[in-house]
Amino acid sequence: MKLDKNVIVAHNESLATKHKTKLAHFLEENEGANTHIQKLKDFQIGIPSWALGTGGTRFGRFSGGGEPSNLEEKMADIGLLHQLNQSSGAISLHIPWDIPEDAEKIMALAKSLNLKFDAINSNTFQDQANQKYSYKFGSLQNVDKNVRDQAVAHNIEVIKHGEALGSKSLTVWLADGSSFPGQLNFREAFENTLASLKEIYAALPADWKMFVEYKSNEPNFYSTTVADWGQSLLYANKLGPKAYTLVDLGHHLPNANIEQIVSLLLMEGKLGGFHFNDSKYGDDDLTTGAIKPYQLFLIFNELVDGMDHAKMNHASGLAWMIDASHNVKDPLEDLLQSVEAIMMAYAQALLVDRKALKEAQQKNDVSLAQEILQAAYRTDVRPLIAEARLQSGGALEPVKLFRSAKVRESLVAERGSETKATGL
Ligand SMILES: [Mn+2]
Repeated sequence: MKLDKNVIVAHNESLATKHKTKLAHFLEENEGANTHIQKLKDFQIGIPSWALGTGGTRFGRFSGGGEPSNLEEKMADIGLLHQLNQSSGAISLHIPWDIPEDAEKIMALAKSLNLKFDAINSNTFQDQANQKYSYKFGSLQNVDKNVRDQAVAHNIEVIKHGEALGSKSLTVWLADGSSFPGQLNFREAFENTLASLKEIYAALPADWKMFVEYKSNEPNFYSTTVADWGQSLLYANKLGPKAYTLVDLGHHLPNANIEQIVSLLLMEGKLGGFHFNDSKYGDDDLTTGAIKPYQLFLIFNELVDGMDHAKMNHASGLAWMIDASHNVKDPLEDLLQSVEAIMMAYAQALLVDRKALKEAQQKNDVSLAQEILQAAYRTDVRPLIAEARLQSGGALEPVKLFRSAKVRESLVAERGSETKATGL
């Protein structure tokens, strides 16, 4: 389904007076902040094709209704999100869960929904029905060359699917590792993985990037072959200029200083992309900003600082994507909340008085440095983000409109209450 434009217009009109008052007050308090509106309008966050349905945990899955059951329906759902917030204009595909059988048709659909294809994802963390060799003991690291060759061939096939859709990057996340001491020779696992990645890298089109995503643990619980940013950076440096590290917020050991990791990767020109989510314990894949919004702000503070220093365009310099799973919330409401949290952290980071912060740092004025950061963090930037959405044709309050327009009810009526998305 698509939302009638008039529904959005009527929603915005009903909230116009309240919005204007809040915005005027905000601009009075934050002089010059209207110059950030264009940056907010340009900033687009990729929605993963696996996050439109209920994910579940290893204990169970409690399905919602009206979930998309194929790629076309998933794209339609992202189109709905984008209509509401005008900040979700990209889709990150997963192969083989969402193989575009007819690329031209899929491209036309994307165009009609105003969507682009962000990084495309391979999958060697589970076996597929028609597969010759098993990934039970790893894929690119496997001791058996037949398994490694099969995993390399899959990644090259994924690149071809991506090329047909205008995607410009491949994300490789490996479940490879070991669950028990002695199971694996670390050095050989690294060398096998690097050799396999080199073969995939060689198949990248000239204008493509490869993102090497790391994760500390799970599904393996003793070692992971791309476990942290240091290991990812080792691979990326050895592979070449088209290889980058991808940071997934949920893939660190507890209390890791992610903002410092981001800063140094940017300094090295090796940060390629982001997977946003939030967590309290591990790779919880919760709504971005739901648990640690201050950390999200601190990360964006480093992103803005580092990208400005490197003269990178905020919107196009890195791949911005969500990687989340929804167990108890409506997936579309959850994604609207995640995008809103990301936009808030970005807007707050834009408000940081960088000149004053630099001066405070030079004087070792620790209290003042904290005052400056927290003044930005404690600013309610919602009127500014709402204004950016309004100017782009989105809704002033996306979740409110999602509910009042009865979007989920319409999707259930259209698709039924027992649907299940591919890959979930
Ligand atoms: Mn991820």
